[in-house]
Amino acid sequence: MRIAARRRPIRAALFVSLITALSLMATTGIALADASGQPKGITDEAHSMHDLYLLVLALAVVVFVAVEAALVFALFRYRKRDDTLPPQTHGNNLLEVIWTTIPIVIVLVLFVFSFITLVDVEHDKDDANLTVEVQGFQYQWQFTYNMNDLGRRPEGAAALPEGQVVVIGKAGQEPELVIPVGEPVEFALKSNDVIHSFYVRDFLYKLDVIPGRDNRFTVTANETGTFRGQCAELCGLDHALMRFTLKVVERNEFDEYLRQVAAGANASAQRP
Ligand SMILES: [Cu+2]
Repeated sequence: MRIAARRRPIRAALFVSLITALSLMATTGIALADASGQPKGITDEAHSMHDLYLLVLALAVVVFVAVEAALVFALFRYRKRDDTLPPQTHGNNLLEVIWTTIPIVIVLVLFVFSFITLVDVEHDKDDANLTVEVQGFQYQWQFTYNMNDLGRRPEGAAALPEGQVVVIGKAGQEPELVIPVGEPVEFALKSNDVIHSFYVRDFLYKLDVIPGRDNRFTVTANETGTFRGQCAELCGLDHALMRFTLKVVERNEFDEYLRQVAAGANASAQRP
């Protein structure tokens, strides 16, 4: 009896050390995931999704640590010592309430935060300052800017030419998609042949381009730069060629780009 009583604090200390070590590993894992491999995205919406990812990861790690710690504890604490049958317990109301309540709370937390993020990401399309029509076809992309619908432009900005600016990718020449930074831009996705998928990794988002369906989404890019985009739906033999470059630029550069393309300066573009 006295030996068993002496062992209790040692076991408790071991158990606490184990929990602390696993929790430390979990925290380090999340910090590393946050700091390195996982892209954070370049849009307000992507940042919301990244935060949700970290929350889900943290909850998953906590569950993993708790379950593994309980498992390891039970393995050592209740390992077979002799052939005596251990006390047999049938039913425990307190335990059942605990292991039912905890998953319900976790699912509710995930549901609420996922819903908030979804509303944020799929926000009202009326927020968009301008719309770019994206058409996917075998095996290229076409980006159409409606010059009469480029949203609120800075005061005193020089007038832009009328009509539409259409940028079409060609074999060996990937098209460029240029958008202004800091403005909600809507992408209206269209296809006349098969299903494609409009994917920019740094949006942390992709949406299928489906014939006969009006798929749209809006993002607000919050940093300038050049990023990669591609079709993310196997759409035929040359699917791999459906790549494009996304350029996020300041508004004046965006206007200038459209002016140049409209004037025929960009060989990959044409005006209808
Ligand atoms: Cu494809």
